[in-house]
Amino acid sequence: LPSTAENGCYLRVVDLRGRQLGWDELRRAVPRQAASSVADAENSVRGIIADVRRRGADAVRELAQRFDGVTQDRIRVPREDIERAVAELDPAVRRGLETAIARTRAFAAAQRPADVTVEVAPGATLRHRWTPVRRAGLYIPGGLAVYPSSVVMNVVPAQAAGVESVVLCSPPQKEFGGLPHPVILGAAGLLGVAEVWAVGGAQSLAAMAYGLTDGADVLEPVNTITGPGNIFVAMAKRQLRSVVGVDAEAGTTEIAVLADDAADPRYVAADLISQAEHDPAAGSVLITDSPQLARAVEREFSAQVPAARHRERITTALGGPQSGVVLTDGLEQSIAVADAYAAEHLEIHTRNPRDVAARIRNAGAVFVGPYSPVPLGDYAAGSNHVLPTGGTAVFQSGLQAASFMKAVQVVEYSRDALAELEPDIVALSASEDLPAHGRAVTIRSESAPTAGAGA
Ligand code: HSO
Ligand code: ZN
Repeated sequence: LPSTAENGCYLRVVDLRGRQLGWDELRRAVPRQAASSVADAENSVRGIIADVRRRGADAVRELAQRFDGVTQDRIRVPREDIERAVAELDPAVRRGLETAIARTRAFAAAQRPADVTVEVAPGATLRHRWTPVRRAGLYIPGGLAVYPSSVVMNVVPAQAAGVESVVLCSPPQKEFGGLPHPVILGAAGLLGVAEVWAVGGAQSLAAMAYGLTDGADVLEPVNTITGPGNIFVAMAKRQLRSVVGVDAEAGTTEIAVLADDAADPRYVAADLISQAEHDPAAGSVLITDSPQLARAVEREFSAQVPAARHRERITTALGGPQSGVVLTDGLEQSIAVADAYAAEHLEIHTRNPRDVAARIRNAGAVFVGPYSPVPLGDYAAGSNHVLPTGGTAVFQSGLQAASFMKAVQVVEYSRDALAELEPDIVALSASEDLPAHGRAVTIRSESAPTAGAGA
């Protein structure tokens, strides 16, 4: 296959054919975006969080002036504005959101982890009991990328988890009279979210973590915060992590397509283009053992990219170091590469795609076969589109009901079941020089139980 830039190909080529690479070498060989500059935001975010903690609504108003060019009267969005936004939703968009909500809700509800009870010995009962957090805070960015679909993807799993109370924050927009974007408000309203605050960026995460009072409006502190955002939001999550639960830092979106010579190059090209459309730094990676397919996908790019609305962004994304074609010796190596890349989204376009998909260990979401493109998952499949990026799918999962839940481990032993373990606990407590631990067990076996303090 000819090399890239000089001959007008969109994707650069990483040729792994004939090379036996270990896991670590594979991790380094796959196209990957450079580490983000989240750390650059450290000091400014520290200042913002401290300021919001100390001065509350005054600080939030000043930051809205500075960052959003907006003078705010009320910071909390009045209920009438949410209702109006619902009423004014474009009917086709409203239908789309309702479809997305219904499917995402069905899947999220079914994903709730089940409680388990185990009797490890007679009379020795353990339970793993899941509970939702009481209150969740969701952040939805404003600015260039306005994604009402992300409102659905964050709110639905929280509701499916059984979270009682949900607050949504989104930046005030100058062109909408200091309210968040109307489609975001409309989506929130459709989902039954009644508490929305027009606060953006790191200041909104600080407000949700510590709470905020603005006259009669009170933003109660939340237990868990989720939602995408820029480097300031990502840094705020890092700094607030010991105060509240937070979801993963959302990196730039990426798609990998694992394909053999049976794949349809039109579909493969369209799907790689679809995620490149998000951002000039988006990653689009084709993993294939078929140089013919790679060439056919390039031909498709030549036809499809110039016709795309965001062609400049797409061309930059496809041509960046985070994108490329990885040429492999065959299916086995393609699977190894896909696992090493650990894509946010992985499409499988091979013979027997379901069998191949079952062998993938690392991916945020896997899209199986020619009729499961990533945009289906972005909007309406029912799966969540908040997924681990940047190779973090090696150790993380996408957003789901469990992201808003935690488990309590419940222990219940009978007198006999405890007595059986007495020698073990006494020995271990002695070995740690904590004899009072052992005493709490022996005291129970020495005498018959008494009824209560007065008995
Ligand atoms: N592909 C994005 C989600 C999205 N796409 C929202 C369109 N709107 C990250 O998974
Ligand atoms: Zn997308």
